[in-house]
Amino acid sequence: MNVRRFDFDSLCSTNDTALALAGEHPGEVLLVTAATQTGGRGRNGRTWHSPVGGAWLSLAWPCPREPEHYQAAPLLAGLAVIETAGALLPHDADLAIKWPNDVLLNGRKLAGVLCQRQLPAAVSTSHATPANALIVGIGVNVNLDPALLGNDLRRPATSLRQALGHEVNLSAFSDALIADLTQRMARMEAHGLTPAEVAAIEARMLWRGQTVNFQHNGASKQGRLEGLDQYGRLILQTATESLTLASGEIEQLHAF
Ligand code: BT5
Repeated sequence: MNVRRFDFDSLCSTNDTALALAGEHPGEVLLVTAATQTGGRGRNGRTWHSPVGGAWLSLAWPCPREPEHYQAAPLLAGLAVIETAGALLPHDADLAIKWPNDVLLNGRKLAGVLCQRQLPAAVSTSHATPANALIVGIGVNVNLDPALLGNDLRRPATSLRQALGHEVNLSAFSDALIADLTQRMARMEAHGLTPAEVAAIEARMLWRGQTVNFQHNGASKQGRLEGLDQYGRLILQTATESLTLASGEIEQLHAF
């Protein structure tokens, strides 16, 4: 796969730069990396802390097909992180995907994914609009000290260095991650998620079989987290119906 690479010491956000570069290089797969980000972003305008020592990168993926062909991209990115990190960690390391975009290691946040669409100029931003490119932004805490991330985090963080007790070769890690992800993206574009990928993600899914609170656009539903459909959508069994959900957030419901 031909990937055009742009490596920077510092950027505001690799996603912003990838969005801009995708407009200048239509039809090409681009990779943007930065050693640090000054305005790293999470979902819903949240801040992503990006000191030196993390893998902060964005893949710009041209999208000739309809949007639904790419909807599992955040999960594939999470799976690519799990495969790449899992190759370095002991077998009993607990790597989990918190649907749709977090990777946890031993219950702490190791990585996050932020996907954005680069749309053609002067078209509506409706989700039915085919995008020129999908930007898959991935942040992985590789060699940094999680204590430096501040105390305003929504859940505790970790890093590979913290879990392993030693540093990891950051550029080799990023290269392996991108090689894994680009292969999966190409396959997903052509054939959808493979049954093996659905099974691998389900096997790592946080709170599977448990009752969760699902939220999207201010509305919430409670139900049992059953697993995924073939497109990577969440299947939630409420008291009255089985729901298939494409985007949103889940949190565990604690019994009182
Ligand atoms: C995410 O959002 O987890 C998506 C993060 C995506 C970051 C990548 S880095 C490359 C690319 N360029 C960008 O600008 N972004 C992408 P969300 O689920 O909304 O989680 C955000 C929350 O995670 C924050 O509100 C903090 O509580 C917490 N957080 C911030 N920085 C963190 C870090 N380095 N490690 C662990 N947790 C962090």
